[in-house]
Amino acid sequence: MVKLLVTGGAGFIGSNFIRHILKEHPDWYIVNLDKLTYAGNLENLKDVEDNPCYRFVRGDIADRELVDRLFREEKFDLVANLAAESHVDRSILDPAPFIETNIKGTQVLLEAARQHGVRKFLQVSTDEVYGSLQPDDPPFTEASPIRPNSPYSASKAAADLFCRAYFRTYGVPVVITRCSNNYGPYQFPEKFIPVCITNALEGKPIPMYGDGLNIRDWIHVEDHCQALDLVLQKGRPGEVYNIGASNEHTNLEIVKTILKLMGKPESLITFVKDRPGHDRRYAIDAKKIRQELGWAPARDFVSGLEELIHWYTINTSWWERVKSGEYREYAEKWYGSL
Ligand code: NAD
Ligand code: TDX
Repeated sequence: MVKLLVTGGAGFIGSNFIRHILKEHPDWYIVNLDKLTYAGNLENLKDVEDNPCYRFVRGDIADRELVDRLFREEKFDLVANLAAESHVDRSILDPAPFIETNIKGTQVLLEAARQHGVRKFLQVSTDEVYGSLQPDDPPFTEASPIRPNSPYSASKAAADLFCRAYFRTYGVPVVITRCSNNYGPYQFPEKFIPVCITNALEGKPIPMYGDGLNIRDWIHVEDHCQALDLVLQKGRPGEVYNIGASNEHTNLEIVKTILKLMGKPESLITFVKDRPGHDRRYAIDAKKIRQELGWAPARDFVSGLEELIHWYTINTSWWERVKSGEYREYAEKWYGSL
């Protein structure tokens, strides 16, 4: 039996990834280590909590003793590190937790992998470590320079460099993936697409940073999870794999598409001051994972958005609860600062 440690499994991508693995590999055993920060929510995994192949452990990846004990107890074959502070705007308000979780937490996990031995350590990183592109630049490849611009992306870049060092120095079999912007069910409603959908459902203004012409490259979370599964099994240690669906849109295009699909007026779009250090454009060249591992995204963007709008429409209690909690205080502070 393959034993897999997933960190951050109660978050957006982590919960989708656990569901994917349990479905695709019914003979694997998963331990989900999650601190349950504001972004962690066990409701995201309600349908799998009784699965005998699944165990939840509440804890911090930066807690050396706990992590060491867990590795000793469980003897993991594979590790997928998805635990992170993940929101750029929060990193602008306060970078400190990003250093603690994203950098120190990753180093604690790498050290445990070094001490106890694993077959593969997957570090789930982001295209944001490459910095920002101009409109005519070619997309990021795995050889693009690392030029992070936000405290969030700086912390993810630092973690990637620790991964590289643990591979080169100690031979820990680390593989890094760098994916573009995800959308899909269970995404915390601080991120752009859930902000658009849930504010539109509530009839509230949708804050648009700057001129709304910043570009992101969108991928459905299930396509990302399929890629992570492949890399975990077949990715070569020491390598980086970009993941992206070549689906670039300006933020204005996204919000207009969503409002049209929902039958809501464009007058909800409200221009606000720009995010400081706002990256202009991300775009991913995913040739390597396509050619080497045979991965290809399967989801169509507009039908994916339609499905997602339906998901938020029928899961109002999920996002209303999330939005009425800690998020409210954060949103007042952040949007009030713009
Ligand atoms: P998320 O914020 O929805 O979830 C993060 C999870 O990590 C939460 O469950 C939280 O409780 C947990 N966590 C935070 N600190 C922890 C700690 N110290 N110890 C244990 N658990 C902790 O994030 P997400 O959007 O699902 O992102 C998952 C990963 O994917 C992150 O590493 C992120 O950098 C990366 N990524 C995200 C995107 C995206 O578009 N969302 C794109 C590329 C890469
Ligand atoms: O209210 C908003 N208004 C707005 O115009 C919000 C929340 C965002 N935006 C803009 C900023 C970005 O140009 O929308 C775009 C997307 O914003 P986010 O959802 O915050 O994503 P981004 O900053 O691109 O980072 C995301 O992609 C890479 C994830 O949050 C990261 O975890 C991931 O690594």
